[in-house]
Amino acid sequence: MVTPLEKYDPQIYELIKQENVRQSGSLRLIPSENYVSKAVMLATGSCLTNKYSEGYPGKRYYEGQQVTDLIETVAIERAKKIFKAEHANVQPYSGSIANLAAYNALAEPGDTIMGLRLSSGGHITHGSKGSITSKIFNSENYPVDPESGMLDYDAIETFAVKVKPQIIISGYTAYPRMIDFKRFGEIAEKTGAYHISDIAHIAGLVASGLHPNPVPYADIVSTTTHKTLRGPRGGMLLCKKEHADRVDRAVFPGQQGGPHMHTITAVAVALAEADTIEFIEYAKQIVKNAKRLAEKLMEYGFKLVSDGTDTHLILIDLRNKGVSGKKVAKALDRARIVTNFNTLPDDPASPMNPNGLRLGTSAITTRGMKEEQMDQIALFIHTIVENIDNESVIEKVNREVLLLCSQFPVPDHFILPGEKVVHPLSNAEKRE
Ligand code: DSN
Repeated sequence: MVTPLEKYDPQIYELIKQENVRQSGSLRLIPSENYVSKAVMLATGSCLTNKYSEGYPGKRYYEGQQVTDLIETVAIERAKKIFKAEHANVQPYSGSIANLAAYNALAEPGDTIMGLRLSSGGHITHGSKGSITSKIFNSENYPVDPESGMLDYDAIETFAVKVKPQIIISGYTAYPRMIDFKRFGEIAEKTGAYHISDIAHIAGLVASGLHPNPVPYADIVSTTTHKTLRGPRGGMLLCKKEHADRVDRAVFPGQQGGPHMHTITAVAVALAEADTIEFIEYAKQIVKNAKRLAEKLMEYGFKLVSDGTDTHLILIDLRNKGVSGKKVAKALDRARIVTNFNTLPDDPASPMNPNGLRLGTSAITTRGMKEEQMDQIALFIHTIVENIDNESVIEKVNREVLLLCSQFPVPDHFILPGEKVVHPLSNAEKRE
């Protein structure tokens, strides 16, 4: 960790250290999380955080843009290259802001947007009840098929014909299967709607060619930059040239002021990293790991929504285990396995205590874990669920997880100098 921070703010320094220890000493299975590279971390913490750059390269409202114009142009060109897009906007502060800007670019307040229901795996900003997106726009939601847990494209088409949306949203936050973006494009064309695709979760898989790319079939593609894509926390929009001006105006001045240039700088770095053979290998392993973890969990009698996965994401339906997602998530957390409880399609339970548990393999794959470790992790999860109230079993799994973490440290090029984390327990375990 940077020494001046320790000197000038020991309290925050200490807390960052604690978080660093937590992140390296736990199995981070939240599918939207990852570890960024040292290069991305350094760019995020660079002097670009000091600069205001309202506007776009060559058309700014503040002077001193000699460098920022170059950086943002590099980020845009890299995004266009890896996603094969005609236009990119790298300024959205987050995925939520990117989604709202995409809607504002193509619809007027009161128009209908049509996304997947939150409980079926849609995102809050796809028009769910608590979101501003359902207050600005009229929101209609389609479900997944409750039996198979899969998208039913014929039913989606019938629903779109009925509700006549201005915008159809594809792309999800808790859907484990491949998405047929071409079919969504056809449904949008047939119903006279725009098609917006949110690939926040799968962007790294799309960039690697492991999941179909919606760019040819969507008017706008929205994404975050930090999930499977493994960049800094941020958002991005990709679109056809014909929508470029509308998209850019919707972001600035439509919703944002000055872009976060330090984030854009780090996005540029992450996009270069994603354009490598190593990243494709990494993305392949993410999917292999998720498939193996899914298989093993099913062998232990876990029921998975859609009976498996095509991506990095797994959604467990815990109803046959007689224990809620929240209780399992809390017990797993005590054993250093970090997940999130999640609603299921047609879950009768409340979203605060649902029956689902969501897992993802992006972060553990960054640590170099492979199929063999997925077998171990499935056994850990099985053991915890079978011993949900037995603290001594949970403590035993906790120590085994720590040992596994010490065998798969966060790689050196993902840690800043001086940040080597030592876990007292893992050393003790190693000596046994
Ligand atoms: N909260 C993110 C996720 O975990 O999927 C999406 O915004």
